[in-house]
Amino acid sequence: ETEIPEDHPRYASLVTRHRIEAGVEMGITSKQGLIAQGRGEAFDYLLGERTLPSADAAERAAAATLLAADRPVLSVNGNVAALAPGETVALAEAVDADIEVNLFNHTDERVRRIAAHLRDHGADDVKGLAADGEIPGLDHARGTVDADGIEAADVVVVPLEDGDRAEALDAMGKTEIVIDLNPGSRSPRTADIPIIDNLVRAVPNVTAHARDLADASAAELQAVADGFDPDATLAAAEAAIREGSFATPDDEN
Ligand code: PTJ
Repeated sequence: ETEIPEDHPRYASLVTRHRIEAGVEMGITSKQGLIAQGRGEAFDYLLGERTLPSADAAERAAAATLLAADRPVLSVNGNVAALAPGETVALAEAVDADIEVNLFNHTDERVRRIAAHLRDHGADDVKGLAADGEIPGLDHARGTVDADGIEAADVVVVPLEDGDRAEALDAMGKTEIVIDLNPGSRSPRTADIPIIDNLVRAVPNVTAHARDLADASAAELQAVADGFDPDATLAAAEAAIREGSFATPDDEN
């Protein structure tokens, strides 16, 4: 394996890519996860590989919503497990959420490996293996969840979620927090709180906001959540892409 020099201009992106490759080798990330990563990288490049102020506002609203929730659940797939296992466990602890492995390309073997990987990173209880609940409106493979996990949750964090599932969760009345780098994708457009940011930056930043809001009153948390505008955050991300440094002078007016 080649060492990546830390002063390489795309250091963070290359490290992330290695983690996804290692995830595939460990049997926790699907091969499709590699393609999803490539898609994400393209959008991250266009966004300047930074957390936009509008994404930071979404991350703070997400933290407030999670802290105010009765039964929050963080959904983990093969990409999240490879890219941010420890960060996901830290967020679950900061907001007192459950973690549930929920895969788009479901296999029991991969669920077990991801659960073990999360436990290696400090998770004590990982849901997703009971598979005794369902998301109505989806076929069995896509709609199976834990009855006391995602099915019973009031707030769910779904990073890199597929559009059909995001819509089905919304139809169940869940408050959805979606992390996705593509502001045009159906899942962030369905979300109550779309976070247009790389999950490797988003997850720790939601945790930081949650720690900052740990002593806030219910009214203060409500005010943070109410002050958030999902359409404005999507529009801000699209504008950032259009106005990026690669835009030709003719595009600027
Ligand atoms: O492990 P599984 O079986 O649950 O499968 C997970 C993937 C991600 C492979 C599956 O859900 C999938 O195929 O997703 P899509 O349809 O390729 O969508 C991935 C979305 O996530 C795209 O909109 C990408 O831009 C975005 N994305 C990719 N990497 C990141 C990301 N968003 C935030 N942070 C990333 N690191």
